[in-house]
Amino acid sequence: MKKLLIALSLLLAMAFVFTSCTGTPTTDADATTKATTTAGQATTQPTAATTLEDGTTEAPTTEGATTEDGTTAAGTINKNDNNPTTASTISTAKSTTKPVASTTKKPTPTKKTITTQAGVIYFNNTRYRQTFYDDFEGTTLDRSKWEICPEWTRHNGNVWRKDMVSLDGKGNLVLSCAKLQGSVYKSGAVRSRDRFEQTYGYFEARCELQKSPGFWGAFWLMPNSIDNGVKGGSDGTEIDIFESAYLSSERINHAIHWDGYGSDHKSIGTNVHVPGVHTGYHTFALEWTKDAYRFYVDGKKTHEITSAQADICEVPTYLKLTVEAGTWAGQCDDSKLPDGIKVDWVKVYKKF
Ligand SMILES: [Ca+2]
Ligand SMILES: [Ca+2]
Repeated sequence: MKKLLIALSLLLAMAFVFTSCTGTPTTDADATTKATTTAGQATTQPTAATTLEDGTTEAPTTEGATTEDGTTAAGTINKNDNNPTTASTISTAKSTTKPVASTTKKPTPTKKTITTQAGVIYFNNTRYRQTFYDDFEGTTLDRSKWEICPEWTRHNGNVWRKDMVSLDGKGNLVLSCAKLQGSVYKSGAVRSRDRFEQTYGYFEARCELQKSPGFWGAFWLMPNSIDNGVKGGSDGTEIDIFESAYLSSERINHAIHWDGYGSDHKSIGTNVHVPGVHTGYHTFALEWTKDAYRFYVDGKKTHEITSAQADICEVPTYLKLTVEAGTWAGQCDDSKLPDGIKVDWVKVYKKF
């Protein structure tokens, strides 16, 4: 009997141990911890989604996805070492508000990766990738993209002054113009020299023009040198995408200048009628290829200069946004000052 009782006690003890092992709650606790960690990584390290031209986002490009030209998507975006303002930077900044978990999406088809890649446009049957962008948000000019032009004496003794350059906090660069003293007027100017320079491409700026006579706004490209009488314009050309010097007749000037500004100076240009151009915002653009300069206002081609008319510039240029005062634009009217132009954004693209 004693042996039987001992055997029963052993059986009861073994049953208790078995029940304790199978009822442990630590498995659930571990699962909860792992799930929380995964979600935390997804929140703090979202995969960059591709921002489309219309501002919406697409599923993120698969790391190393191959495009039609054989390069990887990531490498294509980042290979422009000269420009810190790459499309990928813009895409990443915008995508943080709407992260898309890469692990829940199927890989994007190769063709779609190209057509929806951030900053890619098709223009005149050419594929362009964005290389420069500034929308002038905030209240401080981005000095990594722009330099305020030196305080030079300009046309008719008028001057550029640094206090004529500001951001209005509403998304615009403001280049002002005002009276300095006597018959001298001052105005603002910026340039991307030593920050962003490019040969060929599509250049675009959205601007609201000045409304007072005696001044003109301009979006133009400048090389680092324009040699006198050497190699025509191929070694350096000033390219005036627009100059708003015709307030009363609502005309816009497009022009190029080369071989210096002395006796060898040469120039081709024209002015075109653009009704309402001094009212509201308008987009001014240039497509610069090896064969031609093509000028556009609000998406409509307004002028073209071909290689048959002038040697096309073959060297890099930097961007300039300026307001000038001078008799070319008529007499200043002090009662309409201060005035100036607003620039909503600047975008530049390069063929690839
Ligand atoms: Ca803007
Ligand atoms: Ca030359």
